[in-house]
Amino acid sequence: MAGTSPTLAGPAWEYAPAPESTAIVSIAPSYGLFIGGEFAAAASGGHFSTLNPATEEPLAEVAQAGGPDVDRAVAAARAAYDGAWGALPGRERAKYLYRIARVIQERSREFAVLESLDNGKPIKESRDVDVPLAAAHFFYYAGWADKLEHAGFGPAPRPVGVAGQVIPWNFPLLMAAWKLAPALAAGNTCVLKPAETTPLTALLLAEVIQQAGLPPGTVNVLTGDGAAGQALVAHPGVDKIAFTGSTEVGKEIQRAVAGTGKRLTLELGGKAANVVFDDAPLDQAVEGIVNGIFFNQGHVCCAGSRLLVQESVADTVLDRLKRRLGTLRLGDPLDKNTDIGAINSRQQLDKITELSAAGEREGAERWSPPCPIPARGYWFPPTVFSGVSQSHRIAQEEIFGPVLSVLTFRTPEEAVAKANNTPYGLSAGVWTEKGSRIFWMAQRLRAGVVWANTYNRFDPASPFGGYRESGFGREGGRQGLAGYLDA
Ligand code: TAP
Repeated sequence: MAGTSPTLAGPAWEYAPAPESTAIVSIAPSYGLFIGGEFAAAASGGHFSTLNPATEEPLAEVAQAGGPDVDRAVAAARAAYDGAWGALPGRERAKYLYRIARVIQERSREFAVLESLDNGKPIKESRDVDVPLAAAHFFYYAGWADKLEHAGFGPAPRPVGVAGQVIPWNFPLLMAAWKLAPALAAGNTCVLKPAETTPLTALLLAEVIQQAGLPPGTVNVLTGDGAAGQALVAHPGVDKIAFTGSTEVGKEIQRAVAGTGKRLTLELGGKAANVVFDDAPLDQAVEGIVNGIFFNQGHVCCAGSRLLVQESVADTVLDRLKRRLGTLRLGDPLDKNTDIGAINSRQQLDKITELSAAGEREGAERWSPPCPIPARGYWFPPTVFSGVSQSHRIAQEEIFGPVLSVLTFRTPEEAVAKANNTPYGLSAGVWTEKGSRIFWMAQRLRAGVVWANTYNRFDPASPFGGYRESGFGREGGRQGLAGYLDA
């Protein structure tokens, strides 16, 4: 792990540190709420600190939105909907979305560094995945804004109105883009509530929205805790709620919205199976397993957290996987060599630690590569559990961390039965060289997305979402417009 890596040919060698400079980012000591096109303190004057999870040092003070702020933000969004934004034809809305996309590209390094500071994810991921995909979402939906009558929702679809959008901490900028881009393309106005531990890139995006000149109130950003999200969900002036987060909170929101006539989409948790058959290209599959569960420290709703490997190749796959994990580097998220960054919060670290301890207690075999852990910050080494049975908590519950549970199967039927033995249904992976088997599996796996011989691939044109306890509604693609349009 960090520091030295054994090579096949010779002695251990060192990576030179390659830290990304933070000079491009200027973090203000404190941030207000973004309401009606202006940044302003919360009515109560309340605020909280956002930390760098890699150092536990505070980055900034951020306003804590309360009920009166939600009232003001919803009123601003309504005024923009009834006024300047609502009056724009699609081709004019598209120009604003293109502008946002281009400014995100222009300021991409700033976004990437800020995201890694606030979230703890490796800079190579924020730089190469989060930020480019966020820009791509705005570009993609800009293209739909003047073509909504051809999107398959009737000849003259109308926006829903004011959208209240609540997002989690694992992809803070990207989730904001997933929410805002389709909503704005369809002509809605938005009130966005980022997660408490990762507000900074949403606030930078608010600045970009100001820079792009959107009519005041079209997008409002309310920072704060779960209570702020709850107040937004409950607000009678909101027409649609879009939520991404845990299944537990999703259920609470569904209860709160029931009977109100508000539209609702929920993108919730997952416990995906990544299924490796004995005819799969195994080295490629090992890369897919690593990407499936250790990308973004496993803080990924669609993470391939259950490896189902065919019994005849299980030992080979596990050996190669362990060898590969020995080359991953854990440490400073801003170092361009880092593969595994910090866990986003103490609370999440405690949850991962608790579930991993349960895995050991229940009899699974725990393994991690030798891995020095930095003295400060929140860290968890890449961890593999073998000998996992289906009843174990680590096979059933979403860990949302760098922890892989390995199970085996003998026949394709058994693989399907085990893969579907979960209350979730967000994603799955299949590794085999037989095209017919890929289709056979994809027809039977109860998951919103099935990747074949790859994993964690995202494209704004491709719809994403779940079944069962993973929620309902789709984000991305033409389908991602459905939640924001009335036919
Ligand atoms: P949650 O604890 O559910 O939080 C999500 C958001 O909801 C945060 O902004 C949170 O605010 C807010 N919130 C908390 N309680 C609320 C309430 N009662 N009413 C309204 N809003 C409330 O999830 P998380 O831990 O941040 O994120 C991890 C979860 O998100 C995982 O289960 C993961 O699978 C899921 N996720 C799903 C997807 C998709 S696309 N399906 C994508 C990413 C993540 P605070 O931050 O202040 O608590």
